[in-house]
Amino acid sequence: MTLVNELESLVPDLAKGLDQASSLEVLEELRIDFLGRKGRLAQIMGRLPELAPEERPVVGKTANAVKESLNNLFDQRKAALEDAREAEKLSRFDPSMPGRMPKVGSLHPVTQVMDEICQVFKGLGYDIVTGPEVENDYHNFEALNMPPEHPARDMQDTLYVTENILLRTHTSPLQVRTMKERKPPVAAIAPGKVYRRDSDLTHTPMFHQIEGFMVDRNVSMADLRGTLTSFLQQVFGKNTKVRFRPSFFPFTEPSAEVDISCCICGGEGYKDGAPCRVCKTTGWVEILGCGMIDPEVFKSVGYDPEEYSGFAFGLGVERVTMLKYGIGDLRMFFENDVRFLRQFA
Ligand code: 2NL
Repeated sequence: MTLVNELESLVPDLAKGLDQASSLEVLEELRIDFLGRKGRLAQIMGRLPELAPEERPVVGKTANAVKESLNNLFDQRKAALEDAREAEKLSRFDPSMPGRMPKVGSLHPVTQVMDEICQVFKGLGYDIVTGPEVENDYHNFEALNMPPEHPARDMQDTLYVTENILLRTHTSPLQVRTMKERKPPVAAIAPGKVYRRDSDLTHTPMFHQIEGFMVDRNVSMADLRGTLTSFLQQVFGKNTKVRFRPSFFPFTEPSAEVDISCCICGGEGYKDGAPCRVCKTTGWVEILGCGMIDPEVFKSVGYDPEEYSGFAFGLGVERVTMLKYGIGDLRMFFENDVRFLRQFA
């Protein structure tokens, strides 16, 4: 058998093999057998030196033609097998099946209440200010009428970074910064995270606070009362009753704590015949602290206490959120159990 015959017989041999090839994997084995570096075609070509020089061009030409035929046969069979594989996949795909719903997240209840409170004060003409959580002693204590050794500094256990640098224990330093930057009239609220060395059932080392203040000529306690009553009725409902009790803060004088009629039992003290677990039957819940800004604070920020007066207030957002939704356990806010969070979507 001549080399030309041998070469030409490769084509029907391959055609037969391809007919029986049932998968792309078998096809690849055949390709290596016929066209690989040590395959049948290569082996025949390796015998070319045995021929007389004048015979070689004829055999070479045949080899090229055979190689092209082999490649064509492979390509055709490969396309057919790939089509079959695709068709088989599609036959298992049911386009009438319902899709899987994507899971959509929602804002944390504390974030929602914080946003809501900010919106209410925006409506009352307040600016919203933000600033650093790592503060210095001056902005967190000194400027707020709490000099070193002031007993009020013990009221909150502070997380210190260095002797002079700390995690803010309230958002008041933001208000100090705002007053230093602006001239009255000024009204702003300062929402944000605050930190205290405190951790038990009802305290977390980080929580959220919103403080607000307003300063102008002739701002009075009546303005404070009207502003906070409007705010509380917008957040807790227009029938909410508001009462002020005398209190003390180092940065306000006079100072007051504010209670609202219990939003769970409507101020009745009992709900569905049982003692209300939110107000403990008193009908009232404490919601915030406030007062007229102390003249000492005005001196720190460069306002003339003879010319200006103002009020300030502060509230804990987790507490407001618990009262608003009747949540009994502070830990709910930090566990991030989706069964809890989903209820606020
Ligand atoms: C509370 C009480 C309060 C303030 C915060 C304040 C800030 C400046 C000046 C004067 Cl810069 N006062 N803030 C005043 C009274 C009460 O918060 O119980 N917060 C949770």
